[in-house]
Amino acid sequence: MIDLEGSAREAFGRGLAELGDDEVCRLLQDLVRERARELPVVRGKRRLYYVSAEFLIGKLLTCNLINLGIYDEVRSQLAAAGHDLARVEESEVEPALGNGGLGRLAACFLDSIATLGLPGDGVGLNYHYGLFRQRFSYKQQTAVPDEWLGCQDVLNDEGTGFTVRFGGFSVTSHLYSIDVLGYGRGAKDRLRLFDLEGADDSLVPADSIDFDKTQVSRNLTLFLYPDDSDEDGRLLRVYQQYFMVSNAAQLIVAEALERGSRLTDLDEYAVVQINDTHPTMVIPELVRILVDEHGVAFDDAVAVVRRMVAYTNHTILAEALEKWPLAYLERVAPRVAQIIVRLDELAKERCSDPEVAIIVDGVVHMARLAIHYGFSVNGVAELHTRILEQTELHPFFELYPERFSNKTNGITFRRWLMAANPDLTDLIDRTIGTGWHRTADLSPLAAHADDSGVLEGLALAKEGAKARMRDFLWRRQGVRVPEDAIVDVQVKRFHEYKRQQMLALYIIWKYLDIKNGNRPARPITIVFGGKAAPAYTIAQDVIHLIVTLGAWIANDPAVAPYLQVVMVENYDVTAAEHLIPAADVSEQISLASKEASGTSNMKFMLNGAVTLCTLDGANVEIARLVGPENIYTFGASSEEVERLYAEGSYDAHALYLRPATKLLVDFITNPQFMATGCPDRLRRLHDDIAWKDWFMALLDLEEFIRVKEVVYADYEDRGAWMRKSLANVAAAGAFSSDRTIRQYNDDIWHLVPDEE
Ligand code: 6GP
Repeated sequence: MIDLEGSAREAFGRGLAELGDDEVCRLLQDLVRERARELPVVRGKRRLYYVSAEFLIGKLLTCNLINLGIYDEVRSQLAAAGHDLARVEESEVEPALGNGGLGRLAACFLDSIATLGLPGDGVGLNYHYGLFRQRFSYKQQTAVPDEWLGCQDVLNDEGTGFTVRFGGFSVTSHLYSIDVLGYGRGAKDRLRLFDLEGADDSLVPADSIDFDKTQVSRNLTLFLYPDDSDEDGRLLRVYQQYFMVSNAAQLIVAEALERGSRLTDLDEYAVVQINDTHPTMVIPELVRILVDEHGVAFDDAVAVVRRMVAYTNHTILAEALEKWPLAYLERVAPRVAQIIVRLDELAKERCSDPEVAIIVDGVVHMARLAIHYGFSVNGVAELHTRILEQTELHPFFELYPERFSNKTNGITFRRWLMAANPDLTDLIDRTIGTGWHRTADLSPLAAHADDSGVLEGLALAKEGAKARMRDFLWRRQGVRVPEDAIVDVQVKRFHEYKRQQMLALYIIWKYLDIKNGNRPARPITIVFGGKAAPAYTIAQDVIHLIVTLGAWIANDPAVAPYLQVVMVENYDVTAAEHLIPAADVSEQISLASKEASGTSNMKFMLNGAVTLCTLDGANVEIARLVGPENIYTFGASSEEVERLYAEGSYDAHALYLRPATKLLVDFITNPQFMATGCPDRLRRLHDDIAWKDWFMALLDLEEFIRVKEVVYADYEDRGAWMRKSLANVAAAGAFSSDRTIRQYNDDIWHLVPDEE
């Protein structure tokens, strides 16, 4: 039984009602930590190590209460003492351990792995300052350190660490962990985070992420993805990756030995899932440890490692497929470089096709290393996997067809519905019962398509979520959103292929249309959120355009009542939890073939937003599941796009010269508008779109504008819209990460669930 009143008196000498929100937060964190500490670790001879550069875990309190099964009880005890759990959670600081889709996916996966009772831990690094905290100044993104450590202690000290030897020097690691509680399970898994002993925070200035990248033995775990636009930065990334995988490999071997492995059977004790290519060096590092430290024969070591490593690909963008000069690896980890050279020779003996060579002209292709020396390669949505098999990784697919499979991404419903959207959760519970909490089966909702009570309940839940979003935006950045606005959201990293610039061009169109006297039926609020890599100039320019447009429109009294553009500062998991439940329209408008899957698309759908999308990534599967009447699709197909690239026949400038398009693009350099922003940025972006438009925003723009107008008009038929919304929620069960993890386990990991 929980006695918060008693705990409050014991800890603070005051009653629960007299505590501040931050004190209640600490009280609950202690309660959760104590309960978690008592839980045993999930048992299993064969264990999964999910190695990832990122784990974007978000705040933990609410989800942990849900998973411990004490959420309702805590919420009502707090309410009785005048506290609101959502407010209490505001004092919790979000760990800065990830940045985008791949990192959030890893966090959803950990939740599902624990929920299914599988013996598996996440393994990564404990970044002191995360990627960066985004601030806007002069309508531009600036990056400052994301100080999250020290705000509270979510980390358990595991009291151990390893020595990691680099070329010429060595460092020591220290292992921390965060307990991962499965939903309603009596055992836990862990997120295990290695930190650098002696990491020196004083290298980091207060207001910038510019630090001395050469001080490797002091800076290794300060930042996620340090700027790699110069050589010191690229070398630092390699040092970081090797630090991560050397620790992971040492941990894996030590734990397997403890459980009785003879090492030639290591694959019976461990399976390693590598999340994109960042952890690829775990392969040669495991080989090194087995050969050099345990006397296993080289061929035997390679054979056993090959049976235990599986690789997930998260992108087909060439610039994201990592390649490192062999010279870097030789400097960072000479023995590992030597092993890679040998592995490359062996691979070349098997197949001489240069397209599958690991080392080409002195450059190491990390994905190729992972495919040759792993037993599994998977894409993250059906279309993405097909593109890998047929195009991007085709020569590998020919060599090893049996290694390839698709695992469409998923999201944890505990966080993205039960914690983030209590009103919708209550409605679903009242309508179809609570079985879905375990099964994620929401399909019985479909039978209520004509039930006006349910449709009204759905509309009310959306109103509730919008009220929470308005409150959040007001408190976080002083923005007021009109109560009756349609909320249209695009949140994700800023990248040209995701085409935030295309939505910005639509906004210009709408602005001009309103200026021409065509008032929308209700206010439209378009919300953006996301960070751009500090070295990615055009993406920064797009952010600048959006912030400048937002201010321009807000200052125009003829348009401001009907159109609002909000750029959320420092988009993070907490912001997502407030925006996604409130959205009416989900913008998934990447250039077809470029978005591997997307996962916000699934979160929006689960929360009853209707998707406006290209047929890319998992959108294709969403469209199939909900049917054409419950989704809006537009744009060139992935085949058309691939053909245009192959032929080199895309002519951005010809499209730009169409008068209707030129009007919109040229607005960016309209002198009055430009004077409110940074002319250099706006001019560069304008010219980029008008002459290059590498991700073909102009190709789909006209159709995008047409379809957006249909979406807004359809929204006014409230009954029909709520039916679409319900159909989306009802079909979302397919995107539970529990389903995804079951597939990984059935096809790749073969772990035995720990029966309670
Ligand atoms: C992302 C993909 O862009 C996104 O489509 C996918 O849903 C997500 O991974 C999870 O699979 N990729 C990354 O975040 C990344 O950094 C190297 O790729």
